[in-house]
Amino acid sequence: MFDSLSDKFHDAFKNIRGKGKISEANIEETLKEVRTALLEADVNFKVVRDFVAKVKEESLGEKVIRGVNPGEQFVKIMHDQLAAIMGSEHEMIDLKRPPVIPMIIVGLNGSGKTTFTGKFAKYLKEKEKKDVYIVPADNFRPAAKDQLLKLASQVGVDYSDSDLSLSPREIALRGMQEAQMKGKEIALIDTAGRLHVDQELMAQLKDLKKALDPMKPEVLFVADAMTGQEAVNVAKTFHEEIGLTGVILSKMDSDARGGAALSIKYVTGVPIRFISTGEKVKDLERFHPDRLASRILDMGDVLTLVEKAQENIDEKEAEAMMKKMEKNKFSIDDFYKQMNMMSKLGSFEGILKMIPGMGGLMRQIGDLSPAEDEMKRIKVMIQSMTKKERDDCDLLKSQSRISRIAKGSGTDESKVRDFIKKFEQMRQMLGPMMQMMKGGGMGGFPGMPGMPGMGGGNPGFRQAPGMSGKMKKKGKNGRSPFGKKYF
Ligand SMILES: Nc1nc2c(ncn2[C@@H]2O[C@H](COP(=O)(O)OP(=O)(O)O)[C@@H](O)[C@H]2O)c(=O)[nH]1
Ligand SMILES: [Mg+2]
Repeated sequence: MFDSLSDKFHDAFKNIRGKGKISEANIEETLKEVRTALLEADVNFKVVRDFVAKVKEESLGEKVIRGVNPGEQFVKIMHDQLAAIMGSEHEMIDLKRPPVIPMIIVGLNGSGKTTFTGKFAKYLKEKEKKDVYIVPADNFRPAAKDQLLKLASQVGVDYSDSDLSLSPREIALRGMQEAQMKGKEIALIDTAGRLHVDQELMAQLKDLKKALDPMKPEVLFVADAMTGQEAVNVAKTFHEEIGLTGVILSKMDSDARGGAALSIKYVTGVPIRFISTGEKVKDLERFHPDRLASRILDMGDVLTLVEKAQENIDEKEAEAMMKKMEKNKFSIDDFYKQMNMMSKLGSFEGILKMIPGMGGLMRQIGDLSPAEDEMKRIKVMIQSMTKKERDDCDLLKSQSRISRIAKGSGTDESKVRDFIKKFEQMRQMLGPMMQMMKGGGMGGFPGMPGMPGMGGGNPGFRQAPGMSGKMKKKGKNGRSPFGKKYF
């Protein structure tokens, strides 16, 4: 997310890092670069102007000059101001009011409305335990209803079989009636878009919103983060015309530069509620301005990582594996399970970026997809092994087994041998390492499941996934998103 902006900030901070004192001169120099970086990221110029002024004011304040480490304090000021322009804290939609709550999803064509509707239905059902009803009200694009109903079935949410010959207003009103009769709590109404702001569309949406006004609808605008300031302008028009209650930033996984995320709340006053980070229905995160500010500044986002881990990793299983590692009983089958747990957290890149300081390192390493491909190849290899072989890798000394596995997984025998050798080496290392950890020698976490040896020593990482109960107690400040590096 926002790699180029992160890089430029990092370069800009070189002027200040390591300096004994922040002076007006080195602040000016740094802020000039910060300003350019923000403008190049397509951030609204008024936002840039106010942001830079605020950072300057804070940096030159007395507090900082007396500070121990000015460079790090400057990063902290940047962090807080970045978070502030994006809205400071996560603002959740009010879900506590009486049902049925209508939520109208609006935005331009292709911005991600329908995808978001599916994701949000899943989120509301699973995380908020709400009974959701989906109402397809896009009668502009013929395939839109099918697309949405497929998503509805995929996430297991009930839907209305809307009559698309009616007006969006009529469709929505009927949908709300059905939702009431069926005792639903929330109705998600997916509307049509256009390529650009269009008077006919605005009139239809206004009409729809007006009809639902007595039910106090949420109006959620889906903004394609890749379109930068254009998304901000469109949001502004939608807000002036129909009144928005929230913004969703979509396609945050793609190479969006940051302009939309950093300007939209400041320019429109409408809070960003969620970010969409992929094409799958699980790729939805609540929007936390402070966490995004941390990611932009390469401070990582350990809180989100921990949340993802808690959702996706079976703690009992992880603990059982740690015990096996200690006793040198870690099997290929355990390794396989670990790899699967890891992939539930996202791509290598996505995971590493959430760890403080890793963003910059990763940009030096470059492409991580070879590692990811290698992992996929290994998975296929393991899938070609029998349960017995997975549990006892001694069996894999047999030539006939190796050649069967190579054939089954479409790879060379040498690759299979190579994997078995590496697995055995890793297993031999794990036992002593776990013992050391228990003794507190390394003072940290041994690594994410499936990636032995990656962690160690990072304070922000102490409640990382897969950690055993014993270790958790040792961590002092596991919930600090920054670790000691910056503060
Ligand atoms: N990479 C990525 N693609 C997305 C995201 N959200 C939507 N898309 C894709 O964007 C395209 C348009 O999405 P759709 O929901 O149909 O947009 P709508 O016209 O506003 O309903 C589809 O190909 C989606 O798969 C996202 O968060 N990340
Ligand atoms: Mg759509």
